[in-house]
Amino acid sequence: MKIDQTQPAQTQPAQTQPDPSLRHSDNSVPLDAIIIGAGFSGMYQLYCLRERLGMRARVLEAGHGVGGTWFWNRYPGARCDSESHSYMYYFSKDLIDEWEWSERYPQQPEILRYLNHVADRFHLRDDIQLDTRVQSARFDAHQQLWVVTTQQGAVFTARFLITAVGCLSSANIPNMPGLDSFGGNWFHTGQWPHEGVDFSGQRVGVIGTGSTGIQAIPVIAEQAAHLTVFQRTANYSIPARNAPLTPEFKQYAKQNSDEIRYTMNSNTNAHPFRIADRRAAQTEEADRQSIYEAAWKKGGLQFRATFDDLLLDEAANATAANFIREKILATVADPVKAEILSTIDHPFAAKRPPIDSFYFETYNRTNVDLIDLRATPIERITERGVQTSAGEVELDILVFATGFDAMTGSLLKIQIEGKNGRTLQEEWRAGPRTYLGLQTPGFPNLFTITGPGSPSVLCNLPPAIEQHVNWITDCIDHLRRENLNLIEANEDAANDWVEEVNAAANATLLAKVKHSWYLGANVPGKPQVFMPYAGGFARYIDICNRVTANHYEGFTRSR
Ligand code: N01
Repeated sequence: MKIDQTQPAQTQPAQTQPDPSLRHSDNSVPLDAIIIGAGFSGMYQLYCLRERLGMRARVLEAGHGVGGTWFWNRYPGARCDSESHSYMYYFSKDLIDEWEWSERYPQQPEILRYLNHVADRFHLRDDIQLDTRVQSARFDAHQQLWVVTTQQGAVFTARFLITAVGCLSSANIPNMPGLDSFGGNWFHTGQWPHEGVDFSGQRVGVIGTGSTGIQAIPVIAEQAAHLTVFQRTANYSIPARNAPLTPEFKQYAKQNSDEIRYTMNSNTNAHPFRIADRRAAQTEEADRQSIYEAAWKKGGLQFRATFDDLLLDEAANATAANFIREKILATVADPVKAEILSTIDHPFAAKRPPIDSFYFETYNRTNVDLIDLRATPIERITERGVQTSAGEVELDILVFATGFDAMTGSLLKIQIEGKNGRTLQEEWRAGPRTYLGLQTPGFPNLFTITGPGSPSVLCNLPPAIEQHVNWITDCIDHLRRENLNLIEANEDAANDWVEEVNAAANATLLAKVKHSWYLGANVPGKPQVFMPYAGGFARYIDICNRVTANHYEGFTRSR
C-alpha cells in the first residue's frame, strides 16, 4: 500500500479543485517568458528577467510551495552536501549579508526557509503560480511563440520557454514485482510526505545506499525498532563533520563573499575550495596517508580535492579508495557487514561521492541489519515485506532511496514539441543532444537551465545555476537590443558539443563506471550516454563566454 505521496504522480488524475492558473488567466497577451519550476534556478531566472530586463515572466510550479528539490526531498536526514556558505545565491550582496546559516551543512528545512525568504524578499511570488504542472509545450513557428498547456488545461503563450525543472527531481521507483501487494507503507525519499513518517516501533527497510540512503539510514535507525538496509552497490562515504557555524566563520563568509564567489567560479566543481596542485601517484606513501588522514578529519567533499589525479589515474584513485576501505573496516565491528560495505566495485568519486553523519557507525547498532543484494537479490515485494533469494524480511515500512531519472527525466515528462513537430522525446531517443546544455536544435527560444551537457550535477549547483541564468538573461537581452526574435542551436554545434561532452567524460574515470546515474544506467531502457559536462566549471564558463563574444557562435539568431 502506498500512502499520501504528496508529489502528484505523472499519471495524477485531473484536478477537481478550482484551477489555480485561472488566477493569472489574462493570457490574451503573450508573456515574454515562461519558466517551469520555482526552485533555485526558476526563482533566479524570474528575478533576472523581471528586475534586469523588465520583462513579463511567469513561473509555473507543480508544487504547493517554492523550493523545488528542497520542497520535495523531506526525508529524514536530508541536508546538503555542499557547505552552507556556498549553497546560496551570490547575486545580491544584501541577501548574502542578511541571511545566516546555522550549520556547516544546512538541513532541508533551513534551505527551504532560505528559498522562501528569497521569494518574499524579492517579491517573486507575484509571478509564481503554484500547483500548476506543465503538461505540454509546443513551438508555434507562425507566431514564433511557445504555447504551454498545464495539467489543468490552462494555456499560456510566451516568446521564451525556460525549463528550471532540476536535475534530480523525477523519482526512480524500481518496478519490483509485488509492490502493490505490500501491506505496509512505502515511500520514495524524493516524494516524502509533508507530515513526516513516524518510524517508532516499526520494522523498516531501506533500499539504496546512494547519497540519500546514506543520509537517511542513520536517522531512521535511531527511530525505528529495526532497520534492514538492502545494498546493491557498496559506496564510499566521507564523514561530513557537520557542526554549528561559529560567529567567526559566519563573519568570514560575509566579509569574503567576493573571494568565495571567485573561487567557486574559477575551479572544477564550483565549490569554495580548490583541488590541491599535487599528484597522489607522485606522493610518498607516508605523506599521502597523512594528507588523507587530515582530510578525513576535516570531513566533506574536500576529501576528493586532496590530489588532482584522483579522477584521472586509476592507480592514484586506488590510494584514496584503499584509505576509505580501511576506515570502513576499522569502523564496522561485524566482519561480515564490514566486508559487504567495503567491497566497492568502482573508483572513489567516479560515482557521486556521498558524505555522511555516522553512516558506517550505524551498522554497529544492534537494530540494524545489512543485506547484500549482489549475493541475495530481491525477488519480489510480498504482503509482509521483501523476499530476497535468501528469504523473506518482514517490514512495516519500506523506503526507496533509489534515486532519480536524472537530468532528462523531468524534461521528458513534459511533451515538448519543437518547430518541426518533433518532440524532445524523439530528438533525445538516443540520449540528450544539446549545445552547451542550454539549447537543443529544432527548439528555438527554449533554454534548459543546468540541462544535460552542462556541468550541472558535477558542480555545487547554485553557482552553476547562476552562471546559466546570467548567460540566458544576457542572451535574451542581446536579442532584444538587436531586434531579433529567435535563437536556436545549430545542428553542427550540438553534434560537436556532444563529442566534447563525451571526450571530457572519457578523459576521467567517471565514464568507466557503467552503472552510474551520470550515464542513465539506473533507469531501465534509458539510453546510456554520459550526461553532464565533465570538463570543469571554469572551463565551461570560458567556453560560454567565448561563444557570446563570438557573436553567439553555434547559434542562429533571426527575426
Ligand atoms: O540516488 P542514487 P540518491 N534495487 O541513484 C540503489 C543528489 N543528492 O537519491 O548503485 C536495489 O545515487 C542504487 O544501487 P546501484 C546527489 O547528486 C544530493 O542517493 O544502482 N537497489 C543506489 O544504491 C546524488 O548522487 C544531496 O546499484 C537499487 C541507490 O539505490 C543524487 O542526488 C543529497 C535499485 C540510488 O542511489 C542521487 O542520490 C542527496 C534497485 N532496483 C542526494 N535501484 C545533496 O547534498 C536503485 N538502487 C544536495
